[in-house]
Amino acid sequence: MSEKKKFYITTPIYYPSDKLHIGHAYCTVATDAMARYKRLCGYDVMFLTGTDEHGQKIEDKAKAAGVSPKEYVDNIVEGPQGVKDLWKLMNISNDRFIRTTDDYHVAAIQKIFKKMYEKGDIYKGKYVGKYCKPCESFWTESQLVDGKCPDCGREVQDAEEEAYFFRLSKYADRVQDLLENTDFLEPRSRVNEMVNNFIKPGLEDLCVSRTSFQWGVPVDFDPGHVVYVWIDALFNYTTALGFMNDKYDDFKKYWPADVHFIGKEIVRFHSIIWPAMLMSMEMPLPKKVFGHGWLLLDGGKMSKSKGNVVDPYLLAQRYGVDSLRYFLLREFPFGTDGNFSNETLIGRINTDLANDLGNLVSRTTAMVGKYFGNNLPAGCGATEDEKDLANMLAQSRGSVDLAANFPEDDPRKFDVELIALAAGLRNTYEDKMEQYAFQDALMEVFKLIGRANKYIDENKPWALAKDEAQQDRLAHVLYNLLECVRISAVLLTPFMPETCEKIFAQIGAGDSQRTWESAAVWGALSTDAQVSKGENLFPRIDAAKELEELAALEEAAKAEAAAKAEPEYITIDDFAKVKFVTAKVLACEAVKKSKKLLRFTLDCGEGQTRQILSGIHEYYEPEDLVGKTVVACVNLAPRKMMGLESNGMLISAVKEGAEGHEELHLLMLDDKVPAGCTLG
Ligand code: ME8
Repeated sequence: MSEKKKFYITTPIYYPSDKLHIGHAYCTVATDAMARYKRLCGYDVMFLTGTDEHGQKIEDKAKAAGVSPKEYVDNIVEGPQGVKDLWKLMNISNDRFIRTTDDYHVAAIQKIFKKMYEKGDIYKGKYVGKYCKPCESFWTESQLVDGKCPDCGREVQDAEEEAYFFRLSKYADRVQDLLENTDFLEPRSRVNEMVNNFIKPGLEDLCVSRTSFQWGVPVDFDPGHVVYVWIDALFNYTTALGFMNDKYDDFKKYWPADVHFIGKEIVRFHSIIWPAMLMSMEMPLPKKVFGHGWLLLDGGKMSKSKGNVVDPYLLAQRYGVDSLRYFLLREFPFGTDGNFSNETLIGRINTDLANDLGNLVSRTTAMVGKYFGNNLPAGCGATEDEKDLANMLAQSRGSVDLAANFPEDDPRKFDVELIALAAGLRNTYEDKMEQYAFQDALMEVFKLIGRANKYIDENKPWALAKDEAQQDRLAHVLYNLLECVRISAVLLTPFMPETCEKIFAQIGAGDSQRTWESAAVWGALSTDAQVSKGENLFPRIDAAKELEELAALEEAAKAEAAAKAEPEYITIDDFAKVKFVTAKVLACEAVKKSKKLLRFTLDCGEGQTRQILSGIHEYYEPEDLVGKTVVACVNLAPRKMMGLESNGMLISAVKEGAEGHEELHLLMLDDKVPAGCTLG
């Protein structure tokens, strides 16, 4: 017996610095669909995912939470609604899960680091540059964009430390050749970006150790240094198979990986640094790196720190895991960015799943029940001619206008059209899947689903049912519909595994009728299959009501995120820019035609009076404020209100309510405090 072909596929390993969101689920669902598809095709698949648990960001977060870094990551990886829980919920079929804090991985990374050091590809030097803490990335001045991190656009810090370097420059030509002259990196548009932005300006050696924090894999021959988190992370793809460790023994079997699925912002690490390190280690390179796009929300990337994440738990609970999986891979082309919105999610579920697929299955099974008591009569299945036709089309990958051979009123022309589409489907689907074009593959399947729904209307089974002479025809029409449902369900299995199981049960498809081979065979379903109309697969969603509820939930989540948000610190220099002084109110009057504004004449100890307008008339009567000692910001740029110039701002204590200020108190000091004192 010939050995099964191998397929090794990976997701990025996720940072457990916060709970994961739907953007993270996107890549994992895509990888899962691909892994399931390859298993369906008969491959021996290894599907790896995991978590990337070291680095300064995690160390800082743990500190802020008052726990050890390991406790912190344990909770996010293994805890309730953690990473593992989420993958279980999303029905992710990974064969292995690596945590970079696993002992075997840590020991292997130490060996790998040492090997590159002994080879001379890692050497000791001094790092002077810029560091982006959230991205854990070091940058040179020339790589910054407007002085900020080129990946995330945030502020960077000066950094200088004794460090080890990897001779990335040595591999620049080989990496450029790999990118430009092979299909290593896809989509191809990402190749230019890598070559022009990173390789052509000159690849500098990469800083690969840190001394400024401890939470990482220690460099065992130089205490105080920890291995750069990206070396630690990238080699997970090999250590999880047993490379340089005894925990597993699959490295020979599965390496090199067939494809690494990753998000576009980490293409640089996977298409430049990763192959260069593998070259240094003299290891075979992965066959492909595919950089998918981002799910955007309001045009920006989802991120917990922006408070704009979409909770996969909430969506899966409301709409079902399979609907969510389907939506993610059907709505957006895999290689480009896509805007997530509740409207598109609900719209997609209602049109494709409830109207098209759900209806086809429920109408078909209901009619078999109603007209034939759930069992079609023997002999209603595919004719030899139909089987031959399907067979020929499945082999040829061509499209033929067969309907043209039948007279206008011959219903068999509908049959051949339907069969032709169904017979060719597996091939077109396969072509799309092999290019990771999930959206296109799904669209192909839904062409058949749409055609089958049309076939119902063309044949009007309810009319055939009334005519005794048309019973055979009726049974044949329903059989054809069941076959379309079956073939569609086989090909949808990688995307919606649970739903397809239910569909197979409803149409009475046995194991041999759920296989990849059977998807190219017309007439595989036996005519004595026990059909049973089951539960409604995709209940229609009341979009208006649902959107309102989701909006309310989002508001609540945003408010919660804002309350928990980390403060955005300013520097002492920023603070020193604002000049607060004490002031005596010499005069105060209402501004004509304004309900809110009061005009203050103030002594700020400047040798002349200062005029400031303040919108606090709802809270104070002007005469009550004369003689009071207040606080003013005096270096705010002057501005005009109701034609009068205001030179600064009076400081108030404000309690915000739902529709503005709930309470406001002008900050007043003891009258003993003289005018013109600075505050700070
Ligand atoms: O990058 N849309 O981890 P990570 C699509 N630890 N994909 C998104 C997304 C969004 N809105 N948000 C995040 C890391 N992702 C490293 C990987 S691999 C050796 C180390 C994707 O948790 C993102 O593009 O920050 C990335 O591919 C993945 O989630 C993990 O992101």
